[in-house]
Amino acid sequence: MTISRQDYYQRLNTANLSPLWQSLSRLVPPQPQPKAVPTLWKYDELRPYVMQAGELITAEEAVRRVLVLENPGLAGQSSISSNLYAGLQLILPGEIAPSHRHTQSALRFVMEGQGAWTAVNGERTTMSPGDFIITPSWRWHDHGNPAVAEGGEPVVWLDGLDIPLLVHLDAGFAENYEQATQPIERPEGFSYAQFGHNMAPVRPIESDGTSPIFSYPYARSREALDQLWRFEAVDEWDGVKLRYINPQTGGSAMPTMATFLQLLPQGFKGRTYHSTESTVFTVVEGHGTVYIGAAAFTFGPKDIFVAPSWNSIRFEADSEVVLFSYSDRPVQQALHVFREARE
Ligand code: GTQ
Repeated sequence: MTISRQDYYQRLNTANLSPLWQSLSRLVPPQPQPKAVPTLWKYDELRPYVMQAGELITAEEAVRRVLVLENPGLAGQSSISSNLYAGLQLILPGEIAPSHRHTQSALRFVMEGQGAWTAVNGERTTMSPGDFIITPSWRWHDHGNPAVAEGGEPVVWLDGLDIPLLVHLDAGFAENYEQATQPIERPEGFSYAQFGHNMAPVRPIESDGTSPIFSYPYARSREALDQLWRFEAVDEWDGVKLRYINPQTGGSAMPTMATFLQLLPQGFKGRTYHSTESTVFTVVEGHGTVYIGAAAFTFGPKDIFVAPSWNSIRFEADSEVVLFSYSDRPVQQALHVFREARE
């Protein structure tokens, strides 16, 4: 006697089996079907919530006082895209965010405020707006801010991490350092002096896959774009766009996330592209409009938006615009699945 399909599926389910023919087109789609949706966060709307957190909880109690930017298509997953995490971290004068380490790689992009520091590998770096700072996988890192009497002011930065990717991989480990801060063993600027000038130590220093330059000051990166723009090296899709590199490899500064800085000249009307990487953008300077899939967002300084995989992307700049961005491109390239198309 044959049973109905419905009964059959029911029995499969209790046996921990499932019929592929019901899910094949979803599992092997003709093209990417990201659950994340194009989304923009206006900094003016975020900022009051960030500052309120400063009144409600200390950095010490929170360990990291961060508001997570959660994609509405990935509710409850603390993800801005399938593989990427974004958050806004606040550190007030006199506070310390205690030292810990984890296998997740982290980047900081300073949004506002001056003078806070991050310590990595026994070296501190002082933060200024627009600086791109790395805390590599499994390196101790702590953050701090001088007291008001020493000129401390509230500092806010964008945290970009590969948290969702490491969730998929089940490769997350973390531990706390026994003290609030790690010992400082090298003067500020040491790593930059070694690797930040197209030079490197004569005797090779072993690479852990992350750039030994853990702070890329904004003024230097901005100057490169400005000069290229004067040389008319403007791409019809990207404007003037450079990627941050690991000087030891020429590859991305972090193994799991690529980072970029781009300039769109005033009046720029970009052409449309799409790619399999998901990209988080933040506006450093200027005003414009971005078209992502069916969405259109006007943006201004410090706004944050995400372009999930395979959504078409196009920029228009009302004034000169500078955008910082990060994406999961290096992971896709390592796996030979990265694709992009320019129209
Ligand atoms: O500063 O170490 O936004 O561990 C999320 C996890 C920041 C950090 C985040 C973290 C950190």
